[in-house]
Amino acid sequence: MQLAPDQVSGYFRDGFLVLPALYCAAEVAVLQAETQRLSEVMSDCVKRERSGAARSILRVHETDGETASAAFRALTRTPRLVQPVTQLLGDDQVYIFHTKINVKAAFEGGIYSWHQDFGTWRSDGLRAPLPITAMVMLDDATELAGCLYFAPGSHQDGDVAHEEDHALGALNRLSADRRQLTRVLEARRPVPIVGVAGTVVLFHSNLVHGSGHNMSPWDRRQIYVVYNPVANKPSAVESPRPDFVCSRNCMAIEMVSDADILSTVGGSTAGKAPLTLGAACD
Ligand SMILES: O=C(O)CCC(=O)C(=O)O
Repeated sequence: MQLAPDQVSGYFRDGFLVLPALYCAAEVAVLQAETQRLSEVMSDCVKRERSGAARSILRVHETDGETASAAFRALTRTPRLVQPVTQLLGDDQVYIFHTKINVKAAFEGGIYSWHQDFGTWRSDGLRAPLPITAMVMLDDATELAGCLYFAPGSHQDGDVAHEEDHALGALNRLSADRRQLTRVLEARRPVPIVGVAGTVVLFHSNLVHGSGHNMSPWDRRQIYVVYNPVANKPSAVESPRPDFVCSRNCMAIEMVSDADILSTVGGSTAGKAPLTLGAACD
């Protein structure tokens, strides 16, 4: 799947690009069922709200580990994600820096403070803000349900200083400095990133973003797949974060077929024979 020239220029101008309904209802249903299964796994890779509800489920793209998922692994390798990302990067040697499903449970899913992802990833030893995140909506994302907000074009403003983030369950250790943030948000009015389940949003690692509480009676599940060029893999740091947030597997990924999500129904771990249901959605 190739992006049109206006989509490419829109991405570089705004720091993000929305691709509506790229995954069909059948694929979304498989991924939702997997999310439900994974939220019950007891693991360091599953972060929880105070109530115990799953907040974030990490490392769903590998073939090993408690949160391994054949369906999510397939998703991360589908041409519908990999081709636009490699086109924007101008580099087809990419690996997955991390995967994270943010569940944002009905009524209780909490906020994500304003930040640039690179604000934290720099301290993981990443040299340049090159990673592109592909976010896939697993439910309809609405303002009531605590959708993401982006400050369009803020990736062009350079680094915003970050300070310790004390939001409950924060995995990004840092959130943006208030004074600088005020200037950025006054100049670059935030927009809600709403859409139907199956929508994909690509965004730059220096884009300022955040989200509010889920006030709705519905979960707002989204997966974030972060692709980093192999040439930009992190250098060693003194206190590395766990592999589930900063992957040590920097091997370039290979694409699978767009049909592969539907071929994995019931498959949750490596080595389990896939059950073929048919081709990908048209
Ligand atoms: O899922 C959200 O609403 C925000 C996620 C986010 O910004 C993050 O995890 O870095």
